[in-house]
Amino acid sequence: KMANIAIVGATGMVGRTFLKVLEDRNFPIENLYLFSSKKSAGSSLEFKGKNYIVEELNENSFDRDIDIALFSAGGNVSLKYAPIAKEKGVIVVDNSSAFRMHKDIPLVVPEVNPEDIKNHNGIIANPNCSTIQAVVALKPLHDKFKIKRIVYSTYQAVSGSGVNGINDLEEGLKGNKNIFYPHQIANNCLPHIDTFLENGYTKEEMKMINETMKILNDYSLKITSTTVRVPVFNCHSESVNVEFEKTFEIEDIFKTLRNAHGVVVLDDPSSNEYPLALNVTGKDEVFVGRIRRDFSLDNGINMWIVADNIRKGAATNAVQIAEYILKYNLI
Ligand code: 11C
Repeated sequence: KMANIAIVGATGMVGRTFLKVLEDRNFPIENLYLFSSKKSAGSSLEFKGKNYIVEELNENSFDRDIDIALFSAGGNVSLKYAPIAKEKGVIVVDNSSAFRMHKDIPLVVPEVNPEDIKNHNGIIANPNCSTIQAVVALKPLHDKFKIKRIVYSTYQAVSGSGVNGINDLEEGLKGNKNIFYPHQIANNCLPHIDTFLENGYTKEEMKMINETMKILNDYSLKITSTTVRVPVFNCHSESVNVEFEKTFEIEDIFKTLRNAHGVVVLDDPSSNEYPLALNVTGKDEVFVGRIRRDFSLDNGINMWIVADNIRKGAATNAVQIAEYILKYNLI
């Protein structure tokens, strides 16, 4: 079955990556429509060797026969236009945080909770990048050993902030001042992603906590998080400490992760092998290494999880959701 696909925010970093991922995965597209803000409208983007003109998004954009719209143009655009698209029978896969925590909107990572896609009411939310890569590795472990508590510490790339983040790092490395981040990011680590909340956490930290519970459908999990922006262009890295209810041999953890869908285990200390941001760029899988027992607990482990935050953390995850929409015959 072929689908008519629209991309909202087509000229942005995630928007362009949607096109790449759709092409790489040979997604069956009949008609493709590209939308952007007024500023970028009129430009052209290539898909499978053909040029497409980007149109300005407006209230009539979804009057055409569109099956699935992939949105990545920020929360405000999603809040305004996703309901309009939905009203016209389009299934929206939304990359913003606007709808993620709504009770009747599924929040989906296809390796974890693909069945939730079937409960869509016209909108399916794509989780935050740092949450996606964590739960791909955690889900098979949760199924086998039952997670009690998670401690997330992240090392997040500047591409997570879009072009503004990339500019600040590029300029900072040349000795120029930052414009976007509150402090210089070059040669620095900022324990500050998104805005601060009254409880002392940042929004990014609370996203990781709340989204993990929703995707794993387990609100009894104890989770805490520290999210840090580091001077890396692409790929988020995460140190994840997990406490389980059940006992295990460390080999069981390796085996479970090696068999997990969408996970690649890279863990050979004798040859200095572990996942690295530089090597994971451009990949769709989640890479896990430094897997070892946490000797301070009865049933704990530490691991190091790296993924391409623009691909698996955004575009690839959304395209996988679209693939399931077709697989489940929802259009
Ligand atoms: C970052 N995780 O690295 C953020 C970017 O909720 O979709 C994605 C924000 C979101 O800055």
